[in-house]
Amino acid sequence: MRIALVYPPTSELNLKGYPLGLAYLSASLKRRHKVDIYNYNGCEFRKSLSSFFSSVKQTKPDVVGVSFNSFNRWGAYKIIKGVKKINKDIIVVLGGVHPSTMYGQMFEYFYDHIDFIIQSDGEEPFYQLCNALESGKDYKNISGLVYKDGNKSFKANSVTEKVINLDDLAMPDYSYASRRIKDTGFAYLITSRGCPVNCSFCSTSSFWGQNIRMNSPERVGGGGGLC
Ligand code: B12
Ligand code: SF4
Repeated sequence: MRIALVYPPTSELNLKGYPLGLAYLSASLKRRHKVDIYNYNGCEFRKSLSSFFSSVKQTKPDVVGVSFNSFNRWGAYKIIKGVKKINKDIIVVLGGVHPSTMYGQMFEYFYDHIDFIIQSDGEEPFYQLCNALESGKDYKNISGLVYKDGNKSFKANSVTEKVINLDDLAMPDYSYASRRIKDTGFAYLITSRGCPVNCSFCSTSSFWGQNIRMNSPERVGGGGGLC
């Protein structure tokens, strides 16, 4: 399948960063699928949206995966509303902290515009979903999947399969950010997921789990590349 992964722009924060979630998802999906990445973090709002919609028209993806947090949700909403206007058969999947936590609201607002939401770690569930859609197999048991169940209702599977050992994940695919890495002279990496504390204002424990999973020192420092 051809999958477009997009990180929507925000009109409020102008960080020229690149989200690591896309790099991890891409590495996982590329085991079987073709992936195009569109990172609009720190890019001009309107231009980014029109550039994305032109690319969708041109490249005709089977699936659009929208990755967002609360601060770039307005850009995400524009994208969500636009994709099925281009082609109603494109499957729209949401993931990241905001839709994962607010999946009820997402289905309430965008029932006709979205197909699936994946909660928490996305690598394996998204890969399994794309494989199932491609081969016409059942997807209803995928861990953390939220899917439509007819007549404006939906079902949310519990997150039953987390990545226990982060070293098992494919090395993140930073290819989409190589230009920014060269220009800025630095690169991001992340070496753990979760937190044993549970501060009321923070989503980390509810999203990743109230425990901590870490990469090994060998994976972080010994890979000869970015972890
Ligand atoms: C690193 C980081 C930063 C870095 C960003 C560097 C970069 N690479 O761009 C810096 C320090 C710059 C930063 C800034 C900010 N951050 Co910050 N940041 C983080 C942090 C610690 C890790 C993010 C990360 O890289 N995760 C690793 C990747 C692999 O995970 P992921 O992106 O979530 O993706 C996974 C899943 O979500 C899922 N997934 C993601 N997208 C999709 C899409 C689909 C279709 C599917 C199926 C699945 C899926 O699969 C991925 C792989 O498992 C998180 C907290 C945390 N531990 O998660 C906060 C966090 C994301 N940040 C947060 C905030 C608020 C901000 C700021 C707004 C702070 C501020 N007021 O300025 C700014 C925003 C700047 C911006 N425009 O991006 C909040 C967001 C909360 C919310 N509800 O939106 C978080 C969650 C912290 C918190 N717990 O409150 N941040
Ligand atoms: S719950 Fe969030 S804010 Fe509190 S210690 Fe953990 S990561 Fe930090």
